[in-house]
Amino acid sequence: EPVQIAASRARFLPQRLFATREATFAMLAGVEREHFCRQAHPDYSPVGWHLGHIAFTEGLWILERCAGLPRPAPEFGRIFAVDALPKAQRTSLPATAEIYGYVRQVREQVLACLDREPGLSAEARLWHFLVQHESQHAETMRWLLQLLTPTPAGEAIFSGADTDEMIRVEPGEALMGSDATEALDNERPARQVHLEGYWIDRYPVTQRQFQAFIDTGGYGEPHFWSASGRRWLSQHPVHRPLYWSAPDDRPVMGVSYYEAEAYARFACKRLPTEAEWEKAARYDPTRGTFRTYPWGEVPPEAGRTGTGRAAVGIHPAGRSALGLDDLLGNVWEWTATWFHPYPGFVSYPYTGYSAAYFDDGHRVLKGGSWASGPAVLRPSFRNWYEPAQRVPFAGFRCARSL
Ligand code: AVJ
Ligand code: FE
Repeated sequence: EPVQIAASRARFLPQRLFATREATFAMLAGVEREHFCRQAHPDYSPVGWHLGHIAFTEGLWILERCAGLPRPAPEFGRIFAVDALPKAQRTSLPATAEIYGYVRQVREQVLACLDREPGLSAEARLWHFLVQHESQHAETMRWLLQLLTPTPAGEAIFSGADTDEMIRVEPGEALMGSDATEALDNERPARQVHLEGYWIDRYPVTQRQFQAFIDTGGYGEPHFWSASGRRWLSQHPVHRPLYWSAPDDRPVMGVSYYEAEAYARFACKRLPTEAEWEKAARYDPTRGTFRTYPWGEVPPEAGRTGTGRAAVGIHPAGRSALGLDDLLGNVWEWTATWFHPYPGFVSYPYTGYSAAYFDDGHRVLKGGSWASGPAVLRPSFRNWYEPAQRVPFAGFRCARSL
């Protein structure tokens, strides 16, 4: 029924907008003032700053740049603009209630713009950017709250998945990127590339598997590490992932690119390229076509992804046509690919979003974690971090050439 489809598409964006904000507020409910203002990690801003920054960014793009309205509460702009204050100075924040007042005020004005046609359809791409901007900051906040209030490791969780299993992908075309409205600048334009055949792990590497690397003395065995990995390790002498809990069937989380790379070499494998990861997630070998999501065209929903770090293989509804599990919504996955623009890249909505990081210093992560939220969970989405960063909710899976 075309009318219904059109109507559901029109509801899609507002639903994303509301659901994302609801999740942000739910996560922050009950956070004490002290935690709201504290820098949990020297490289990161306080949680309360992230909240204000989400609202500021929304106001900047929708109210100022799109609707031509004056900046709401300019004194807040001097705190929450990305270039306003050094991170260490973001700890003296307005009263919590005032920040929430600001967040609600901006959203109210923004929703008034959303009601006004043709504003919505013309600027749909910008709205999607903002939803995903919020999702990404919310994931950072989730991690910062975890640092402030560490959760106990809990019991080991097993699913009995055969984590040695690899899936064979024949040589052929791969689709990368997306031209959909919600696709961010760095995903565009979509294109096909040719790939040689490869094997790829059905599941992300688990803590149980990684335990074997630790037990072999992997952290002390130079042969497993690249030259830059060895340099990193000598400056950051670590002995296990950042979020080690138990050698169970949950994926490893909180590793740098170098640790992922070292494990892969230990396992006589390598990290997949971004193209290999994305093909494994999207290619339907029966039809010779590419999907938007591993399971098809339906956006992420409960049952296909998890709400916390899950033992691998327990969400078969999220499986790709090639048979890979846990591609979206468990942990981010490091790939071997440097973060570079696709041919034909055009910056949007500002150079600082992606283009500032096309510097041969960032590797691409794929997939999205349990803390990412549905708005960013898609195989074409590209995240990026420096290889030395022990990205809190990031693990990896391995590959091997045919
Ligand atoms: C793409 C997740 C690395 O959070 O630093 C948020 C996303 N850019 N505001 C980040 C982002 C501007 C970015 N990451
Ligand atoms: Fe931001």
